[in-house]
Amino acid sequence: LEVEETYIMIKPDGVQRCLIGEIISRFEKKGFKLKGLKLFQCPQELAQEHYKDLQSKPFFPKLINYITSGPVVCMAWEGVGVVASARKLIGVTNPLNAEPGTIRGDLAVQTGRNVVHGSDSPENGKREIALWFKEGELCEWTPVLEPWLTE
Ligand code: DAT
Ligand code: MG
Repeated sequence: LEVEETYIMIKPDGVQRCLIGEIISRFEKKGFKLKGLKLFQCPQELAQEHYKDLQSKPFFPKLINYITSGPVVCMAWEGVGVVASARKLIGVTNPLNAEPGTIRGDLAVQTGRNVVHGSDSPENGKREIALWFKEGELCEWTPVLEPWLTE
């Protein structure tokens, strides 16, 4: 497994429901490295670009309304196998099928309010981080815990 980057986003329902700290904690405690973090009101065009693969779906307009309905928390996380690992922490798309212990399994009930996004491949991780963060918004740093998390 390689060092990868993933784009994680707390959706507007997660922000409104005061779950920011809870959700960030899960990634912090797992041992991934935070490289970027901001509260952000997403413009319509960015939401459409982010979800462009879904634009032919019947739920696309509702999805865009939802994502732009209030501020989101944008995060870039780095780590060995972080893309797949973050998807496991998040749980499957429909919270009713998401395992207890996952973010969606513990904190959400409907697909249309599933509180968090995670990139589905290392390529999309890079693409989405580039889409949501500007030059200078990401930090390169060495966490002191690194030798206690990786060999
Ligand atoms: P995920 O967010 O688990 O990667 P996805 O990429 O297939 O899932 O879809 C992106 C988002 O679109 C998802 O988090 C919620 C919404 N969505 C997906 N399938 C849906 C459906 N059948 N009905 C309503 N919303 C849906
Ligand atoms: Mg997806």
